[in-house]
Amino acid sequence: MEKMLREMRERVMKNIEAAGGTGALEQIRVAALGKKGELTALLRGMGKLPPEERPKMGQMVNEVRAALEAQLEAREKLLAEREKAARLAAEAIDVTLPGPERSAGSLHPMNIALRKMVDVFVGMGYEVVEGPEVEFDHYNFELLNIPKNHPARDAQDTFYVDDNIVLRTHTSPVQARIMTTRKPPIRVICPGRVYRADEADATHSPVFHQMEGLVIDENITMGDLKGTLDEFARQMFGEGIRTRFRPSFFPFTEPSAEVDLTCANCKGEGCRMCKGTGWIEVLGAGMVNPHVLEMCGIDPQKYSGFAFGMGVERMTLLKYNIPNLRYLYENDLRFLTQYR
Ligand code: 2NL
Repeated sequence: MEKMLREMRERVMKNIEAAGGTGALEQIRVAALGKKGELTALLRGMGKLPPEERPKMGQMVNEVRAALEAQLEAREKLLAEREKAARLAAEAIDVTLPGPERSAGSLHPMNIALRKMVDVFVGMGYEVVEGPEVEFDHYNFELLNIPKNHPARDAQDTFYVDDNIVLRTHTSPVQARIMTTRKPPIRVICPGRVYRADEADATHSPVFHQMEGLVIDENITMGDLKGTLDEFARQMFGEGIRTRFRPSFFPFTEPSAEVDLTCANCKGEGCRMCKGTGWIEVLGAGMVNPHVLEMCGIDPQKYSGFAFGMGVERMTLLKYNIPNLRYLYENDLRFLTQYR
């Protein structure tokens, strides 16, 4: 029995040393020292020994148990440390690596163009003013010298909310409000959404955007208007750009002008974009009609002013050479994210 015990101790010690993981080590422990293990079986075999040999044998079994337990514990500690190190190595995260890239998004080309338009006028000392999109007939038409029965009021062009209220057809009512509430000098631009009952096509939409400007002070002349729009055109489209004023008519300005720019595409040579003329019509302008000044409570004997209006969509199409309004409205990100 002593020999069996020695042989077992030897063999289990070797197995402990050879165990590659804590799982295998636990199996060895159960097989050797567990309740149904080898050592327990040996201990039971002691019953067959002569009584005088039993104490010595019991002591030997206890020594073997203690030795194996100590060895198991030492090996367990080593293997557990190794396994922990391996786990940590596998879980390691390099916190200095760049994270997943997040799209910052991009501005809509209309907003890029509008920001540029606003920047140019802010640089010349203008203030940005906004107003309601649902507007009284009084500000949208009456104060702008567009009387009842004027064709511009036609229900075919204007969205009527009721007899006195419309969706504004231009941003002029914002300026009319300014004139009725402030004293000159006035120097404002009014960007915003406007509404016309148009059929949608390549150049029309029932909802679109305008930016108008208004300057009122003593001794404001057509020369001031021309210098202002020249400077705007150059900053917006480039130094080589020239303007051309053609006589026109608006109820709210007198005299009135359509303003053309030299075609940026062909530098005035004549091409398809400008239909061979070398010029592109971009905005309307004029000297504020004295009757409008008077209706808004500004003395036309003392003050004069100019005003202009332009389409934000049209400016955007021109600036980026985009052929159709649909590109601006269809929200195809492959198109929209090209612009900076
Ligand atoms: C165009 C033409 C224009 C104005 C807008 C204006 C406003 C007031 C008084 C006088 Cl309160 N005028 N605005 C003047 C001339 C032309 O717009 O083609 N817009 C897209």
